[in-house]
Formats: sequence, structure tokens, C-alpha cells
Amino acid sequence: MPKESDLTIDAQTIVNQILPHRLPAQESAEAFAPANIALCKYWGKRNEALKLPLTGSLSVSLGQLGTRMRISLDDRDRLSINGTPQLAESNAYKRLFAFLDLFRVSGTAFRVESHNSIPMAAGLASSASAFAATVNTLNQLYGWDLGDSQRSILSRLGSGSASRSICPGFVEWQAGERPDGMDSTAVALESVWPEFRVGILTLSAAEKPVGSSEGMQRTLETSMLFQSWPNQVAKDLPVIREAVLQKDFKSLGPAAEQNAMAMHATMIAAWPPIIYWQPESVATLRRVHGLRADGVEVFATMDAGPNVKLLFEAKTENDLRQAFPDLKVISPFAD
Ligand code: 2P0
Repeated sequence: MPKESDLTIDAQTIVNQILPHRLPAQESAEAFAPANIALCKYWGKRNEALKLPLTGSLSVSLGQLGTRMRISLDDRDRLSINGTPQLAESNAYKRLFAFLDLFRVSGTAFRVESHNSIPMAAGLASSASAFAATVNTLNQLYGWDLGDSQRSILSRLGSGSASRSICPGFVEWQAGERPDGMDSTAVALESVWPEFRVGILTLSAAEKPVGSSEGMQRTLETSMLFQSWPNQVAKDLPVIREAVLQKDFKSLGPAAEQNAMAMHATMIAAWPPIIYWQPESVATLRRVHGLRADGVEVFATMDAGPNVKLLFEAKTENDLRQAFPDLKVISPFAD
């Protein structure tokens, strides 16, 4: 539980610490941030207001897949996503402008044009790349010249997983200990692994029964199994980090799959239960296990939705394209 004194720190306080002097904006700026898939998951916050995690996590950014954003000064707020204007009542609009309020100088209004290269139906967390792209674009618009860790902290205030979308490649989000979260930032891992692949299987367009923020809070409050989650991460994170640094797929795959399954186990034990899986998810997991039994080195991970993501190396790509004709293969280290 957060200490009472921690609760007085709000997101605006953190923004004001990082940006003590507000600079005049250019007319318009553009920037990009990648989507990311966690290999060791973030599930559970120690501070809701600052989106401080209970544990560290580790992800791979998805190269050119992500959000490209343009922000221009305008006479009123407007948001378009992939060319479609969003209503002021929409969740995306409300969430983005609530975040932008943290950075506004009085009287400023923003026109935001956001383009996702991630297939929306794939259920990849678009909030991660969207908030990281917002911070990267503001960084250009206002000429802040912020480094990775400061942009990571600001992105986290929009969405926890956005803190990892600041860097390409493998990224560790260190949980940190400070109540103000100034040490809760992403760090790029020194590992270039061109053969590493992520495969996306879009299995179901069924709407999420519960959003991630609500899901993790409910799990924390009601799931007895959640007590074991920090121990699971304490076991998995060093293994996954070392495997990434050594490009050791044989260690990485099992640890990443087990971590994802353990996260889902904590949710299933929440009340009311949070079951993101659809019948197609289970069938796909069984096929992955079957392929492994036949000697194909492939592992699965899942996030807050029904889709299954495959983890493998280039040498296995042909086998997997045959097994899953609809597989979308991502090479995180391709140019
Ligand atoms: C992750 N997820 O590590 C985990 C695995 C979903 C399952 O980060 O409340 O949308 O905005 O901090 O970032 C999704 O959580 O939640 C997420 P908030 P966010 O990728």
C-alpha cells in the first residue's frame, strides 16, 4: 500500500519537476513511437496516479509498427486517428486530452493527428505507442530536448506500458523505489538480435471484457494468486534479461511463456474473474504446444486480450507460416 505522504504527489507535480520552464511551441511537430510486447509482464500498480508498477517488466519494441503523430497548435482541440475525426465524448479523445492538459500553457489548443501502423484488430496495446508518441511529439513541438528516461517517465503518466515504448529493441522498465517514481523508467538493453521474431495471430475481434487498468486493479484487490506475482517476476525477469543479452532463445521462450500464463492465472483467480481467453486462444496455445512436441521452437505470450503472440527465431519462420497461414510476422530489428 502506498504511504499517505506518497498520495500527495500527482502527475502535474512530476511534469512540473521535469519541465520547470515552459518554452514557446513551434506551429507543428511530428514524431513516432513503436508498439511493444512484454516478455516479462507489467500487471499491478503500487501508485495509481503516477502509474508506478509493483514490479519491473521487459519488452521488445516492434520496429516500425507503432504510432506516428503530428501535433499542431490550433484554435480548439481536435483528434483524428488514422484520418477519422474522434468525438470529444470518445474515450480516446478524453484520455489523450486529459494527458495533454498536463503540458498545456493556458490558451493553447492542439490538433492531434495520430496514425497507427499496428493493425487495430490485433489487440496490441495501442495506448503504449500512442502516449509515447505524444511525448516524443511534444518534445519536438516545445524543443524540450529530453533524454530517454525523462520521456519514459512522462509517457508512463499516460499509460504504464508507454514508458517502454520510448526505446527501440529490448527495453526493461525498472520498477524503482521512490515515491515520486523518478527512478521508475525504461532502460534500453544492449542487445541487437536480428533473428528474433514476434508473430501476431488475430484470433478474435471480441471486445475486451475489461480494460487493463481496471483489470490489474481488480486482480490486485481480489486475487489470492496475485500474492505470488511479484515472486514470479523476481524469478522470470533476471532469466529473461540474461537470455535477451545472450540471445539465448532456449532460455527466453519458456520463461516468457510461463510469465504470461502466470499473469493470466492471477486474473482468472480475481473476482469477478477476468478471462481474456476465447476458445481460439486455447486452441492456439494447444497448437503451439503440439508444434513444440514436434521439435519446432516456438513459444506463446498473451496480453490483456484474446490474441496469442508467438515468439520464435528466423530459422523457424517458414514452419510457422505453414502452420498459421494468417500469421503476421514482425522483425523488431529490421530497418
Ligand atoms: C504489459 N499490459 O506488460 C501488460 C501485460 C497488459 C498485459 O501493460 O493502467 O495499458 O495505463 O498503466 O499500460 C497494459 O497496461 O495500463 C499492459 P495502465 P497499460 O504489456
